[in-house]
Amino acid sequence: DMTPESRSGSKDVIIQMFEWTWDSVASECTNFIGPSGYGYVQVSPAQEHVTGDQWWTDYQPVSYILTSKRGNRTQFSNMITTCHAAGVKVIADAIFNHMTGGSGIGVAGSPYTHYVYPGTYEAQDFHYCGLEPNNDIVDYENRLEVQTCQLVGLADLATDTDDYVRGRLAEYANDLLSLGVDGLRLDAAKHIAATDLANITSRFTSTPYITQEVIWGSGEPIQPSEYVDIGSVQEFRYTNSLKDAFLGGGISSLENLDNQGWVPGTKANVFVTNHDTERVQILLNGNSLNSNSPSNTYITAMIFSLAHPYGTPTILSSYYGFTDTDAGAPNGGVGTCTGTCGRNGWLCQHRWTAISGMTGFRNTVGEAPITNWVSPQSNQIAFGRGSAGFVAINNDDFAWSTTFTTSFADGSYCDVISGNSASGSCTGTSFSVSNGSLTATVPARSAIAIYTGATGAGRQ
Ligand code: LAG
Ligand code: CA
Repeated sequence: DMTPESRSGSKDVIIQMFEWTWDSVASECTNFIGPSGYGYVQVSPAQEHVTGDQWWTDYQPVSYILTSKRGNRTQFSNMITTCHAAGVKVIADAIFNHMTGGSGIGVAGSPYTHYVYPGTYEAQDFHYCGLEPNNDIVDYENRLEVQTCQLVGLADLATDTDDYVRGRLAEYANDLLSLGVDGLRLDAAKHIAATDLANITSRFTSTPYITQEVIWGSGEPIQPSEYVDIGSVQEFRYTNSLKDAFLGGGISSLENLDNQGWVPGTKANVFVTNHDTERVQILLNGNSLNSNSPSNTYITAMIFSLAHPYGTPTILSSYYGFTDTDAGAPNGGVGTCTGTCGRNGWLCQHRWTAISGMTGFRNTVGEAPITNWVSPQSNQIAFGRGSAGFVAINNDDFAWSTTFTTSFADGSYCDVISGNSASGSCTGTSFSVSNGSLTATVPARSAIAIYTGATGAGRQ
C-alpha cells in the first residue's frame, strides 16, 4: 500500500508548482502531495515584483517584501507550515542576479526606477559593464559579459565588488529560511560568479538544499561544474538529451548518465522540462519535451526520469495555454486538480497516474543501482532498481511482448503506470513474478513499472 511506513527510500522528488498561489499549494500539500510521497514543492519567487498579467513579472524583483501575485507573507508562511505538516519540504525560487529594469510601482506598492529601489538598492549597487552599447548580454562566450552585463535589460547586482549587495542578498535568503523554507532555487546562477555565490551562501543561517540554474551552452566558458561546491546544479544537458532520445535518437543510450561529462548525479537536479524550456524561451540553448510533444513522449520521459538513479528529479506542474509564451496562470493562479486530472486550465502533472506511481517507485527503490538492464532495440529499455523496482519503457510504435528477468521475489505486483495498489488489489494491470521471470506486453509508446510497495491481484 502507499502508507509512509511502507517506503524505505528517501523522498527526493520535487514538484515545481509553477505560478500556484500559496493558498493553493498549501491545500495541495495536504490533499495530495504529502500523501503521495513527494519530497518537495518548488514555488514561484516570493518577493515583490513588477505588475502585469504575464508569468514572467515574478522574475523582475522590486523589493524583498514578501508580497507577490502568489500571496502575502502570512500566506507564504502558512503554506510552509501546512506543507511541513503534510511531510513536504518547500523550495523557494530566489533571484540574486538582478532587479527589474524600467520604472513604476511594484505589486506591494514600492516605487522604483531602473537602478534605484528605495530602501533596498541604490545606483552604486549595480554593474554597468560597458561591454555592449546598452550594457545587455549579447556574447555568451565572454565570461565577464555574461556575469556583469544585464540579462534582458534587468539591473545587474554588483555581487562581486559590493559587500552591501552580498549582505542584502543573504538577508533576503535568511528571511525566507526564518519562515521555514527548506531549499532555494538560485535563479540565473550562471550570471553570478561562483565565488560570489559561495560568499553569499556562506552567510546563510541554515544549510538549505540548493539547486542552481546554470544552463550549459555549447562553446560557453562558464561550466555547471564550477558551482557544485555550493549545491546542486540544474543539468540542462539531461533535459536536451531526453528530448533528443525520445523524439527519435533512441533511448538505449540513456543507461549510464554518470559518464557523459555532466555534473555528478549526486549534484544534478534534472527535469524533462521546466517553465522556461516548455515555452522554448530564447534565453535557452535548445529546448525540451512538453505536454504537446508527440507519441506520449512527455510522459514516458518523465517515467524514465523517476526510474533512473541519475540526479534529483523535478516534475513541472503547470498549465495549458503556454503556446502564448507570455500567458500567466489561469484561474487567478489558484491551482486546481481533481482525481488524476487538472481543472480550470491547470495540467496537474504531479497527479497523473504514472507520475505519482513512479514517485512511490522511486521512494521505495532509494539508492539501489540499475540491475538487469536490457535494450533489444534502440527504443526499448527495461531495468530493475535492486530487487525493489522494475520498469520497461517502449518508445516504439508497436507493442513489446517478452519475458524479463527481474530480482523480485515471487508475487503479484501492480503496474503503477496503468493504475496503483488500493486495499490489496490493483486498479490497473497486475503482473506476477515467478522465479524472477516477468512475462509482459509493454504497450506501444508506453511503459510498465512495478515495485515491492505496490502489490495485489488485478487484471492480468
Ligand atoms: C531565469 N533564468 O536565468 C528564469 O528561469 C527565466 O524564466 C527568467 O526570464 C530569467 N532568468 C530572468 O529572471 C523570464 C522570461 C523573460 C522575461 C524575464 C523577466 O523568460 O522573457 O523578460 O523573465 O521578466 C521580459 C521580456 C523581455 C524584457 C524583460 C525586461 O520577455 O523582452 O527585456 O522582461 O523587461
Ligand atoms: Ca550578474
